[in-house]
Amino acid sequence: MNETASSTGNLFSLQSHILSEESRHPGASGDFSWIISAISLAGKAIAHRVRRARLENTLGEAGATNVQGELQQRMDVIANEILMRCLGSRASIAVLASEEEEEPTILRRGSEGGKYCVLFDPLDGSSTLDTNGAVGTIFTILRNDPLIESAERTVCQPGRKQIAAGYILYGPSTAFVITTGSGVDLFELDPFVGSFILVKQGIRIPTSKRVYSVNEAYTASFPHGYQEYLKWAHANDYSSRYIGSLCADVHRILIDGGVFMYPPTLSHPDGKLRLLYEANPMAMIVEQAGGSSICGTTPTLDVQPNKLHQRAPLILGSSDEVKRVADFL
Ligand code: P6P
Repeated sequence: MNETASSTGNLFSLQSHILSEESRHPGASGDFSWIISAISLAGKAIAHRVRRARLENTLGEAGATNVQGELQQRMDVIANEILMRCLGSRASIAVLASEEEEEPTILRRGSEGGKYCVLFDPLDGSSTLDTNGAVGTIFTILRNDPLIESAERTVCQPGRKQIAAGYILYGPSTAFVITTGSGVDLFELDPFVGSFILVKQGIRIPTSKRVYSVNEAYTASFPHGYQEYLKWAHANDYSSRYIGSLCADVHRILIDGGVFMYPPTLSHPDGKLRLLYEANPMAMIVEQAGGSSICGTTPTLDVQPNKLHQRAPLILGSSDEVKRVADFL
């Protein structure tokens, strides 16, 4: 049941919520809490820059392409720098990896206290910023394996091994959604207090909802099963919602239900979304909220990554709706 925290009258900030969670784990060093605190700080700073981007003339292209061969937006670079600066100072981080950087950044070895790896997409959907669209920061936290020399191999862990995942959605409000493996909690930034305030604990996705979310412009190049599913949905009173910004589309599904998919297409035969820092964090959140997530017919969290920036086809959302799509594949 979606318990609304404010109904209890208590006021919890993200910081106090993390500390209370930490106190439930005797012997916790607090290192993990510091990382979430750094992401929270970065989220507030990015939110401020996103909302002023038009005024500060920081919209538009940065004039370079990122490792994905996509045109980098100036705000991508700004958000990436903010996250690097906030996380770089945290002593427990071994590796940072970003969609905007070809190689992972090694901060410190296991023997120097590097316990965690943090991966992120600093500003997903940034191309919609020019038209005031919602964008988001997606993050995931993995344990560092000090025995593995290669940073890329260290972060190539199946999604089931994530110890935390979340996103910050910069929309009409700034929402911070996080799971540490025991449910999904929603915080909203109160700009006057300067804190993310807990508003919903234990979010549960409705098990079914007649809404699908896909870019139907590519239908002709979808595998046959997806095409058959869409024909079925059209004939069964489904409606379509697609924002084209992953955090916004997933957030709608987290709150209202439905199914999101980014199938293989001619231009992206493995799908467009990246497995490690887009599909996996979203899949953990959705599964923790009672939904499901698959890549083709394999649970997303069981896919074994081989490359930092590898892509994966993604279907996630209400458990009944994901199963309906899977039955057509
Ligand atoms: P398309 C944004 O560029 C993004 O990476 C995701 O946020 C979004 O889900 C997807 O691409 C949209 O892709 O091909 O529909 O424009």
